[in-house]
Amino acid sequence: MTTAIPEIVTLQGHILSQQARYPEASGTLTWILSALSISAKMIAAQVRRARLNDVLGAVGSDNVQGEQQQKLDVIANEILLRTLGKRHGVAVVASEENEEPVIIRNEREGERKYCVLFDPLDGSSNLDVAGGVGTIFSILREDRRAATPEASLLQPGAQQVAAGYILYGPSTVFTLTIGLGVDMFVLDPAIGAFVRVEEGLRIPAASKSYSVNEGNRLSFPAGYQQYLDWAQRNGYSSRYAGAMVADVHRILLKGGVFLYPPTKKAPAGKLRLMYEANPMAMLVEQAGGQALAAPGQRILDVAPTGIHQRTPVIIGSPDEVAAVVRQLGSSPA
Ligand code: AHM
Ligand code: MG
Repeated sequence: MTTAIPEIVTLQGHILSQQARYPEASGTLTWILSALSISAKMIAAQVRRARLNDVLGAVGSDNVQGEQQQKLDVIANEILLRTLGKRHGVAVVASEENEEPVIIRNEREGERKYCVLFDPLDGSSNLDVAGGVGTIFSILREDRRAATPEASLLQPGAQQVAAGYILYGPSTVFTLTIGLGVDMFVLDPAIGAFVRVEEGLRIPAASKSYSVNEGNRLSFPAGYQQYLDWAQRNGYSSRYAGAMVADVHRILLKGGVFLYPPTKKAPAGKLRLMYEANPMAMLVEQAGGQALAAPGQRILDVAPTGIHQRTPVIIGSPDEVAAVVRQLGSSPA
């Protein structure tokens, strides 16, 4: 009797085999994804030592050795800027942490260039309590016709060539799409490599679970309040990690819906279109889910007007997004 030996595929091997499907590909995107994988390992190592290094809370505190430390989101941002800044093919880098995009000039003749946008450490307040945090990234082709680097970034999410997140939780999980479905990798600390654990991941079509900051309920538009009433009457569970990466990760695997509605304090919602909503929308759609800014408004079709703009988010299993839309549609206002 022969036993089938399971294949071990690393993130690097996976990307190279996907690249091989496009003989005309120059390998530039592969290099960028490899820079993101290195950054993820570096940030994961820092996250694990955050309390020991005293990099929680405000910038300017001393660590246990009496050394000046930077906040971990600043450190994560610098790691990404440093690794991506050295890669050929990266034209512009934009981070939730920087007011202006960073222009990179590593030009090679005739090379196709990309813009990389990221939220270096999403949900960073979870760090103080050893909760899940993550990095979210989005990759666009440089728009050569654009007048300025910022203008080159202002493309709708439907133009993304790749998107993903890294969840720093009990394990470090790298979830990636290059538009050919969604694949998931877990960092094996023993060998220092991300190993594929899910190929062609599909989100469950339905699951009676919603994820929203219910503390804001009274300041949501009436339709969202009506949805929560309906969900509670129908036996739904509430799950909210307070970090979008952790919440969307759970929903990709187990189903449900994640909401960040408009509130009185944040009338356009809190989450950023280009660093959070677009990459998560691409992943969820690639897994068979839906991602809306409002009923009838797909997040990926929103034409951005500024790199830091915000958007409401309704994202998750197709049946659960439809249930939210039904309640929004039947609400008086
Ligand atoms: P951040 O990018 O400043 O960390 O904020 C984004 C985070 C998301 O991860 C999370 O879903 C949301 O903010 C939580 O906000 P709230 O505390 O209002 O529920
Ligand atoms: Mg964020």
